[in-house]
Amino acid sequence: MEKKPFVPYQPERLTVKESVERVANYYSFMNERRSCRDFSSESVPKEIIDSIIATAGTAPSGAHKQPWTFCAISNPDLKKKIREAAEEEEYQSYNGRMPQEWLDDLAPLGTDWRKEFIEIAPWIIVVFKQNYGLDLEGNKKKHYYVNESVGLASGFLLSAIHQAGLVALTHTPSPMDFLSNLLGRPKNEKPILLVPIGYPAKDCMVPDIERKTVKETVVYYE
Ligand code: IYR
Repeated sequence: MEKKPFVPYQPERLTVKESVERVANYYSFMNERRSCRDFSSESVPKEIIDSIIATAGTAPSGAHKQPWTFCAISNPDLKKKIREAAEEEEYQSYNGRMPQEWLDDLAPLGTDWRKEFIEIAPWIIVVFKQNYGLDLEGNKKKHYYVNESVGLASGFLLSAIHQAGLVALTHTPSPMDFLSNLLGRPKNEKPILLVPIGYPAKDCMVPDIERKTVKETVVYYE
């Protein structure tokens, strides 16, 4: 393929003072984000979901293949089917499939096999990775760094949800193949995350947990 034309790129240049202030504010804002399991059923306009997905699609990806599909579901019958299938798998996971160490690690979060949030939240987005692409004739096209690319897009998705004043959960029912069947996705796509989105319930509670400090996570080489 031919090289693309290049266009000038100069994002707004900030002073150091502006950078210090802006990134500190951004950190404070992002540090307010919490995973949420208690949703209100209040509706969320599709326009907001559209912008959230557009933001996710601004993530970098291997060879710019954008190897993702976002299924956005508000249909109550479909949400019910997804909840039932997720709970069936999760019941097995919590009752025998997950080893004790895993169950012990989850105990502080208070999770169990019940996933009513899938039906209560007005929207769920199921993020699919495309292990390869398919052209119009059905020929396979290579995709690169698929997990990394879709992980990045999912991070952007969560940040946009937070920016919209909404809450979400990165839910991973396991195994999650049932989502491919219920959503009729093609063979090249595999589900990686189920993200309920909405407003928090009035009595929403989250575990009182702390984040690692920068000191605990950074290694500087100056
Ligand atoms: N998929 C299960 C279990 C679970 C696993 C991890 I790792 C979590 O951080 C939270 C839950 C569930 O969604 O309940």
